[in-house]
Amino acid sequence: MKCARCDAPPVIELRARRMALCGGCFAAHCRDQVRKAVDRHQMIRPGERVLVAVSGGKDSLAAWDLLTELGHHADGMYLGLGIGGYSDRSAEAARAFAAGRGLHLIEVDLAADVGFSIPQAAGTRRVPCSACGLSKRHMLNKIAVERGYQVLATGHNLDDEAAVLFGNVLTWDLPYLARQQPVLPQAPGFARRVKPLTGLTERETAAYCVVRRIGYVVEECPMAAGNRHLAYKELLNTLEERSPGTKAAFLSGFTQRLAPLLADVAAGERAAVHPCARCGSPTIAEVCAFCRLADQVGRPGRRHGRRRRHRQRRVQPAAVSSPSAG
Ligand code: Q46
Ligand code: ZN
Repeated sequence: MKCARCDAPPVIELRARRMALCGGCFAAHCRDQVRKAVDRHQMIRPGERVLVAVSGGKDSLAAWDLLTELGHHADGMYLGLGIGGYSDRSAEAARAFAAGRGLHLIEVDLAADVGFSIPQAAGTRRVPCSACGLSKRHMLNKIAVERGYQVLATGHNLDDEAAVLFGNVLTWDLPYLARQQPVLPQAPGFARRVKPLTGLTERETAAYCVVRRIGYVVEECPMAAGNRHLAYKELLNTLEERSPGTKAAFLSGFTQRLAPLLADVAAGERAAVHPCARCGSPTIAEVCAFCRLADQVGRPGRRHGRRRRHRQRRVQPAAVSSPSAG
């Protein structure tokens, strides 16, 4: 077998694309995919400052590397979640990447800055990944807006997005479906949220890091156990194994055909956004979901709330969390 682009020995086979590529051509292929996504969805305009949400995992470091390689002004932000040694090693990987490339990394610590860590938030009625996703969305957007970044980029890959879509389809959750876009527009209080890696699979972002010699945290977050998106990923991988390209077709079919039909739902939610009475962050409730989470920390044992409470947590205008937007 030869590289489909240059005849060199291949390092990776891409079954869904029916080709194999050598290291150099594979890195170029990843850059092409990201460039196409950025251009097609107008993710980043000339001169805009980008803040990349960096977890220390393969996806976010690949996103930072790829955006920088494509010539964008991209800084990183690492949010310390306080998940023991896992957080320590993740921060180390983010710092090493930034230092090795002369890039600017902003570090924010949840416990130091807002008074609670994710393990502490796990005592509330939210499951850990839900509290974590909410905290990350809130803090990343807050820092991006405060520091003048127009764009907030995350490392969500094709597998993450297909799994979240699968979950939202199972429940036909229209507000979440309406928000599942590669780009959420810039608005008062919101940086533009972009997902430039949705054309690359998890396997591809890992291979990209190997080819580019990016050191990333391989271990899974110890709090990910039980996250239902992991089960959805397994299901989708089973389908992909039988029929390569299934995940990409599932996601692109939604993005191109169904998502535009939900534009009214998304616009309705955006129109209802106003500043949180407590912290000023955008929300469609009186007090934003993050402030309510902060209130709940320290009042454990209420995880099994009534349906009314479950509905209430949907009011934060953000997407469902996935356990591996690393
Ligand atoms: S860090 Fe947070 Fe993930 Fe850990 S607690 Fe869940 S969401 S799994 S990307
Ligand atoms: Zn608030």
